[in-house]
Amino acid sequence: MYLTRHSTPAGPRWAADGKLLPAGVTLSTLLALPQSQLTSLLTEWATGEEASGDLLAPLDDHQEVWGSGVTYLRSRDARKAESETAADVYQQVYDADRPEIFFKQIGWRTVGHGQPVRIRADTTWNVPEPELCLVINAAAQIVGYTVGNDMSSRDIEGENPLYLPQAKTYDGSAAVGPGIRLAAADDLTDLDISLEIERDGAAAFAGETSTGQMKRTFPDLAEYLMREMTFPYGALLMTGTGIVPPDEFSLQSGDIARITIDGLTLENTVA
Ligand code: DO4
Ligand code: MG
Repeated sequence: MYLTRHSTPAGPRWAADGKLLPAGVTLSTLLALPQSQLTSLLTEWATGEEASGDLLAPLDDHQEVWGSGVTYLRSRDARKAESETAADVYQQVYDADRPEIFFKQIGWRTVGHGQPVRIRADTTWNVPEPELCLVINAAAQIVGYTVGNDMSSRDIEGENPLYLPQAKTYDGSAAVGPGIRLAAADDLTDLDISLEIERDGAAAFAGETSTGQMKRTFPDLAEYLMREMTFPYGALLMTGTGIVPPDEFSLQSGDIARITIDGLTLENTVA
């Protein structure tokens, strides 16, 4: 089942498999439900009416987007390369039991498919990070996923690991979408992820990986996020990047970042 959020004159409306859900049903409603009831209630609630209207980011104001880092070897190596003074930190977190987890963005500041992402004006080295983004309910169960872009400023992050929040969290730094595909954690272990960056109509970078390359498990990441923190409306968790463009590459205004996970594509232009 596939959930989308649409702009309508009366405000945002959610849909399941293209059929509108009753007004007032939001992701917060759905993520308060146990996973065992979700699909049957969605089938019951889906009205006959076809959803229309522009797609919005598939979350509401109550969800936060969190991130996990250094979960793929490629990310560990990229972090070590960009950080002259603290490369050991990234080796240690890659090897440790406890994952790196960080706050990425609040729901209302998160953009969706087709909306612009941004690079900071005070940076010189920026990349999109293509990541499978878990959708987790209030009971800490993984109920589905969407595509995530964890826009990152590599020069800020590389200067000092304590600058991570500034490298990761600013207007236009988080994109998710286009919709949420319901799935269990076991369905996510071997999904293809690809990134294309288009500049002036030509490919500026292309790369691919698979969630099978990840060092950690999705349930482990979700468990750490929710171990000592309640999320009554659920949460989204980006699970780290396994694709990093070469060090000489930096995003420019007008570039298009296109991320595909198992056929689901999130596309955003850099403002
Ligand atoms: O440690 C910095 C963040 C790493 C990250 O976002 C990633 O690996 O995807
Ligand atoms: Mg990342």
